[in-house]
Amino acid sequence: DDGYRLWLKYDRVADASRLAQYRAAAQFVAASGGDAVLTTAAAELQRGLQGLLGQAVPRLAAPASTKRGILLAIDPSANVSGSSASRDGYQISAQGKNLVVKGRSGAGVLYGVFALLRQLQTGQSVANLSLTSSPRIQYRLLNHWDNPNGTVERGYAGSSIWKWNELPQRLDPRYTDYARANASIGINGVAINNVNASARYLTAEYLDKVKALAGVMRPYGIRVYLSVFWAAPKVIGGLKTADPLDPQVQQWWKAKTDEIYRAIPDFGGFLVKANSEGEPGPQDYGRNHADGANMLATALGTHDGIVMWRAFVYKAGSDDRFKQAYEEFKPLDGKFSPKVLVQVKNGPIDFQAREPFHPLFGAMPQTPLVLEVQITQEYLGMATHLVYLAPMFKECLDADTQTKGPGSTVARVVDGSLDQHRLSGIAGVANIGTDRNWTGHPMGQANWYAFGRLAWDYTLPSAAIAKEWTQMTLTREPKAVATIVELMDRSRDVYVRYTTPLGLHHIMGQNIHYGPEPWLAQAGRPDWTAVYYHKADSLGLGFNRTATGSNALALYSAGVQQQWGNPTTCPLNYLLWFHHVGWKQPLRTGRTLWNELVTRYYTGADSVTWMQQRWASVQPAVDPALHADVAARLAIQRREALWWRDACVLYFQTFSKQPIPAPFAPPTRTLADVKTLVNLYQLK
Ligand code: BDP
Repeated sequence: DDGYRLWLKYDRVADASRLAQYRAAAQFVAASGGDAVLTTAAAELQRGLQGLLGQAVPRLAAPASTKRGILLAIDPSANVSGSSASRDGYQISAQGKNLVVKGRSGAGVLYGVFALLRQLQTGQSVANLSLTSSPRIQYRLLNHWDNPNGTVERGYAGSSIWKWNELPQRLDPRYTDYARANASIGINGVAINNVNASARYLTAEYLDKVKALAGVMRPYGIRVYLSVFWAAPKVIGGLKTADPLDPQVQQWWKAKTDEIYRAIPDFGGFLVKANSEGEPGPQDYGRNHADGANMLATALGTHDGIVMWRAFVYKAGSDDRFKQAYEEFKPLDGKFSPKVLVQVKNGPIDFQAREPFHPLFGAMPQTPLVLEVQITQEYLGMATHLVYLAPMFKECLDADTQTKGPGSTVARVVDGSLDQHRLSGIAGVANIGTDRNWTGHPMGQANWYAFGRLAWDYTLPSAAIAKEWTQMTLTREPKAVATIVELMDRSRDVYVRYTTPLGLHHIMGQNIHYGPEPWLAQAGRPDWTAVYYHKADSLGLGFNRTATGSNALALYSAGVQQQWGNPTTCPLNYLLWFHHVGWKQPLRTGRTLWNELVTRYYTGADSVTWMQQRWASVQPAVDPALHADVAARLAIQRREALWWRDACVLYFQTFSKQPIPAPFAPPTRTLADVKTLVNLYQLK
């Protein structure tokens, strides 16, 4: 199994009684009307049934009176669950001898079809089936950080899947499979290019290519978005300025937007990284983010598109990078036009293995906020370490901002229910590329899958998502499924333990963001070093962000401040995010900080051995090539977990001056030995 088919394998059902039930229930597919997405839904259902049932199932224009079958219908008043007014909801029910899949739109039917196929793929009964669902979040996007030259920023699964040199004439079949995979998990938008954007995408030549891609996505209910380079009016428009208040600039964007919509009538809109990490933006002209975003919203005019303006900014204005996005954006709450959403990363720094939720969640009630998470594992072991990310996404979604009392979760900020927003969105930075199995690490597919499932319904438990993915992708053998699900569900905590336990953050290898480099003290900016964040000294470890330190804690609601501000009530997972803790300070575990730190590094690294053993035990139930691939990656992961462990305990030991506590054996190598390893990886 080369992994190309992802979770849409549609292999024939092995259980004979289930197979008989499905065959009896699905003797035809009926769908009337020419809606393009409905047509996709019918074709996908036929394809799925053909594989799962091992026999072709005909499509009819109307139900056959003598047979049992599946009816697909668009019904704008379909009874989808939830109060959501979404057009994407679906209802599956038994009507007479038939099963009916209704959607409020073609896309709703398509999502219903994938839900029905999922029932079959996971071996559920379809007798008296009754399912209703609608997404909690309206805009569910993948963000590709793909460049025109085919490279992918922070991509670890080969090159970009978009072949710009071939477009628009040749449409790689992979585009369609990509669209199918996304639609199967409810993703309805893709921003196709890097947020560090090239202006080239807005040229007529490229728009022709983008139009061709949009044509592939459309029958799957997916809209295309573009990341824009702020200075495009200068670079490709020949203007002298990109000032958002300049009438010529405004006119340029208006004309460009109209041009895009002439080519792509369902174009989704713009994603913008401005005045961040050297990218140009409205501040270059003394304007602010709202001036910039609103200008683009005005250019969109009556077109049905949105602006997603990123809040990932950290101009060195204050003593703590943690606070900088908040300082720039919070004062702009209420100043954005109705077509603008502000896109905020899950945490305040940058996709670390564990971050507290971003303080902007709950702090901008007048602005719809898009949650941005990273599916590609930039700081989480790239395509080498097995880290299932659903628990991390959920940790953020479930976090309680307490800004409107208990229950003001990030999820409710994002889905718009807390502040009654009409628009809501979530974005995941894609982890896919041209590798045959799409994600490099075979288990990375689960992170793409889980992102889509949580974007649709963030209340789904991570283990439930892991289970359905495993059943569809790896094996249906119950014991193996349970083992794999347990391994997946614990993997992120394991990764945190051997890399950044207790709230350590940003101590990874410079630029590459791989491997440990806690000693990094010199970089392009102080907040790109490691010492800036861990603040190890002879007294202790951690960043004091309380009132006696940077006071970043003050950006959170009173309830959160109260819990996190006190080192004895602060969750241990966030401890060093907010407190400088003495090496000998006893923690609630009964160990001192130093002993707890060492314990976590050692047990974390040992847990990788546990993961290896668990994985070895499922060998008979999993495809041999795939099993061997994951086993080999786990072996590297074990080696690198020891690298992280030794680097960090030996380095922090130079400050703590404490021995490695029993029962752990001190590393057999020196700090100098370990320091040379990072150079190998960075090819210095
Ligand atoms: C960081 C990445 C960098 C991205 C940046 C961003 O290291 O490559 O350009 O985020 O999100 O995580 O803009």
